[in-house]
Amino acid sequence: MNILVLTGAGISAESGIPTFRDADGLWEGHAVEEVATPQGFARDPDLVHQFYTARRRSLLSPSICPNAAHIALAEWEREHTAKSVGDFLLVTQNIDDLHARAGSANVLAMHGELLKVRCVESGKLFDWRDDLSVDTPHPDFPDDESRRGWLRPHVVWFGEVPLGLDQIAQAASQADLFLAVGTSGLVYPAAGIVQSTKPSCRKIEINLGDTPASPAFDEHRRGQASVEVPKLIR
Ligand code: BV8
Repeated sequence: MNILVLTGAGISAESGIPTFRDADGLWEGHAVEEVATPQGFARDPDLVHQFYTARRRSLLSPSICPNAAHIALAEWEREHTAKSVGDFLLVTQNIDDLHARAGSANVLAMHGELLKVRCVESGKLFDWRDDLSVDTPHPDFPDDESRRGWLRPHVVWFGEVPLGLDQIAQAASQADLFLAVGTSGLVYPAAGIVQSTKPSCRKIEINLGDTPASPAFDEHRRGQASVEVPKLIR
């Protein structure tokens, strides 16, 4: 049996990371769709760097840790893989590292990762846990003033193509069980993954309430992810 899981901001809400809908999609009065865009970065790189630096600092604070939902998904993957009865892929829209910290091994972060930065010239990735600004020296050219500001967050902004779409499409077409946890079903192409599963695929949505994607699912489990995910897989 092939399993595909898609998670959104709602799975990290109980770990203390605010969802996009919580703040009505606003950060310090700026619409996320404005800040999280290449245009926003070109227009005001300092503001965008501040947005991600604030989130990176918060993610790295000791109070933020995986919750029971992240842990249950990691256990489920281990059990499934041990029985080697099929594939298991966890696709997340989140840019936090909570799935990895919970022990999930096969995670596809389709919107990138907050703890990675990318050279805008070469595309080279760097693990990054510090602040980032237009004045940050390039790790490969620390003394080259002309290369300061060449790093950007390795996240997929609105209008940019998400990562791993071919792998996701392949997994969706083969999935026998598709589970969506804590996603509002508003952001595409993530919200469209459910539509590319085969008719016989069992489709389950875990959320606090209904979403625009709900009609596409066969089963709707309403409640906190930290309660509903362990219940589902045990
Ligand atoms: C693309 C990284 C082309 C950055 C993110 C006009 C112009 C340009 C594009 C578009 C346009 N109109 C539409 C689009 C497409 C656009 C889009 O969908 N816009 C929306 C707003 C309409 N999409 C894109 O631009 C994408 N790229 O289209 O490129 C293309 C595509 C394919 C092939 C070729 C070309 C790129 C989208 C990625 C943007 N980057 N993140 C960052 O994080 O800063 S998206 C960002 O918002 C998050 O990553 C997340 O994915 C999304 C928010 O969604 P959710 O995760 O669902 O979170 P949300 O807060 O919305 O909902 C939380 C849910 O959890 C709620 O339902 C709530 O009830 C539930 N919940 C809360 N607590 C709990 C819970 N459930 C259970 N338990 C709880 N405790």
